[in-house]
Amino acid sequence: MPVTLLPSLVLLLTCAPPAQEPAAAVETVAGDFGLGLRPVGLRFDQPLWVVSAPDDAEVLFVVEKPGRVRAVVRGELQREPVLDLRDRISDRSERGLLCLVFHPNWGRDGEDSVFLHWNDRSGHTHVTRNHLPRPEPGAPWRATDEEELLLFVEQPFPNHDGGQLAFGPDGHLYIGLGDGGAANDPLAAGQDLTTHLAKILRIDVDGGSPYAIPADNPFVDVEGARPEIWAYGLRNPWRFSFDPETGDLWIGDVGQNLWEEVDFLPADHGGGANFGWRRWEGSHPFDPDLELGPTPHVPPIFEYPHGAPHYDCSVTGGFVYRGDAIPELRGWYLWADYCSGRVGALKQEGGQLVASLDLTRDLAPNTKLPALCSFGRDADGELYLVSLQGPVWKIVPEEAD
Ligand SMILES: [Ca+2]
Repeated sequence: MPVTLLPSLVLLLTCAPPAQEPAAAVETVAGDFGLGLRPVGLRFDQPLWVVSAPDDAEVLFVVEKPGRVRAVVRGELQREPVLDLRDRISDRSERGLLCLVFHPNWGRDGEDSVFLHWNDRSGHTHVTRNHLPRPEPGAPWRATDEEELLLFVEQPFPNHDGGQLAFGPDGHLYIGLGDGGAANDPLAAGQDLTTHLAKILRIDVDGGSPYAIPADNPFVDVEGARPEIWAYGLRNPWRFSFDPETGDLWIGDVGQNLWEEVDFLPADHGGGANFGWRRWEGSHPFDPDLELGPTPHVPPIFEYPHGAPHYDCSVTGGFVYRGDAIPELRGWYLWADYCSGRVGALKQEGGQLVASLDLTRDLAPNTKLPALCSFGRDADGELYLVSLQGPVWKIVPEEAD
């Protein structure tokens, strides 16, 4: 290429509209942080989630899809379940007991609330407030029978139920719901603000009964819009999390048949983000004729295709690592693919992706990691990987695994 052409090429690249282009800009290369995987307890019955007691990383709670919560206390699996909803839950397809989070004030001033996201026998979504008090020394962890329904959402199909719960840095509860299921968003729920489906909701669990709508939720003044909506245009936000250091929000949003995506919202975004589904699948047009909601499309910070060479098919969103055991991993966001067993790490600066690593070989040099359905984070900020086939692993420095 003649040197004289370069300035115009640079100008062309600089002027190109950035809206749909950033996702593929950074090449993914093999990374090596010297990581290992240490199994937690025995195998579980379709584990979907792991979280520790808010003040004790040695007390882990594993959520099993069919409806139990199991405790692993200082490496020992507690015989009796913490909670057993098996006779009230449908776990067909993607349904089940999907998440458990602790109230941010849990353990202080008598606060013992935990929050659950699950599907009833008819498949409909329940978000409930339950209670898990700290047991007397030596006694087992056991939830009480008290339960309050916060949110009920009818589910038209057995998949894309979302399932994530997370408390934000603002103390509000964020709730993930998929587009209702089947395929191709048949209800066009993604861009429809009159339904809770295909959204991340935001509620104040202490300001009212059963909850209050935060006054600064983005669509409280929009006629017909559900006031709980915080973000929309999500197909199935299968795991999202807040960076505990910055308050930034990271979302893994499962794609249709072509593109898996990771979305990013800076802490100061202010809500109302439109992640594009089903007008867009990742940064690619899916239904170009569909009218967008009232806010512009926020394209993914990272996306990857189905098919060769990795045969990825479904993203599992993770966490930004902020623990102490693996200093080099600090500030990296981890994600996985359910089908290929790949684990990746992303780093952003100013909302732009600046590095993308493949950590699969680092974590598991000799085996394929099966059915990676979730990450978890404990009270020390250390991360876990969950396989729906039974194992739960802590991510540790290599020499410690
Ligand atoms: Ca999207």
